[in-house]
Amino acid sequence: MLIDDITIKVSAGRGGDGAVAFTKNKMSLGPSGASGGDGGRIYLEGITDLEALRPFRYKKEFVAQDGGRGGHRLNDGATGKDITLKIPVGTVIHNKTLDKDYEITKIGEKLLMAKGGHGGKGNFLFRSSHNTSPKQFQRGLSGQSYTLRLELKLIADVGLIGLPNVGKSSLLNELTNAKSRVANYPFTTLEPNLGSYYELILADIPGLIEGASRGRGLGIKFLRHIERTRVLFHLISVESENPLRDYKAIRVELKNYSEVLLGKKEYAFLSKSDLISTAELKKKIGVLKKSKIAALPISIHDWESIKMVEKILNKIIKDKKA
Ligand SMILES: Nc1nc2c(ncn2[C@@H]2O[C@H](COP(=O)(O)OP(=O)(O)O)[C@@H](O)[C@H]2O)c(=O)[nH]1
Ligand SMILES: [Mg+2]
Repeated sequence: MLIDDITIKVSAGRGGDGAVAFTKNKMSLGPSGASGGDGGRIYLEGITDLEALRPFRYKKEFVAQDGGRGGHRLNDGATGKDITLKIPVGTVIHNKTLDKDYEITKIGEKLLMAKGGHGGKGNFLFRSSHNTSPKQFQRGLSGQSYTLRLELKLIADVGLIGLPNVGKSSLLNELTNAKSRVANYPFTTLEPNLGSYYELILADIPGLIEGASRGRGLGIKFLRHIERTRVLFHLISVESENPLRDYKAIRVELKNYSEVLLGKKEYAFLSKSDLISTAELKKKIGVLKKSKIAALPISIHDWESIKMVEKILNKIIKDKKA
């Protein structure tokens, strides 16, 4: 099961205490206690792995390292080591302590969630003309500590949809760095998968079948995720006896779930085009065309067709920037 809602506690490190020390060197007598180091910080960073929230089921508390104590001879304490927690892009972060929400929407985006406490000053910094041998120092301050609820609301630029077994996962793997599971039977993929194509995020949305919008199968859980995609790639397999029927079955599910999904920009593809003859392929394209569906033939075994899909993706990148 996809973990998409989990609460954790993060605490940044404490600052190190300042030191009180004096040099014994006759040439330079005086205070030399150094300052403590700052406490380590807690960051959150966006990655494409949708399963990234899973480890938080087992470990829910994260404490960054404290800053080191100030040393003698002006050796400041070491800065505490930071912790960076990786979470899937599209995760909304609810800071329950502050009642504030944040969101990570880009791969590699890093948010500072909890600041480490400042290190305290050592006695060297308290010296003055009135007090040449101060014994004062400061203690390090506590780091910030928060309770965070992490809620995954998948966002992808492109959602790959279609009936089971049409080649969604294969296409995702072909176009991106994803390693979505592929096999020749329906429901191999039970969770959405993400991959990145340059700055675009592509999502493989599994489980769409007739009745998905009414809760049949797992599809309804994923329809929610399609809501936040920009463009849909709708795959129809050439293996189908009736591609038009397949196409419409999915459109009905989108519509039943929300009209918003129907209104999204959609590209239709006749997938696995290598499996039938050119004549048969033309016939199937023709049938779809009659219903005003301009389906483009693709195959993961046809390099030219993959190039064509990449061209479409490049255009989506351009539009996104505009
Ligand atoms: N011949 C051929 N087989 C394909 C192509 N794309 C996918 N397949 C095969 O079709 C089956 C289902 O593919 P998969 O990507 O798991 O489909 P999904 O259920 O839509 O994700 C697998 O056996 C794939 O190897 C293609 O372009 N040509
Ligand atoms: Mg799949």
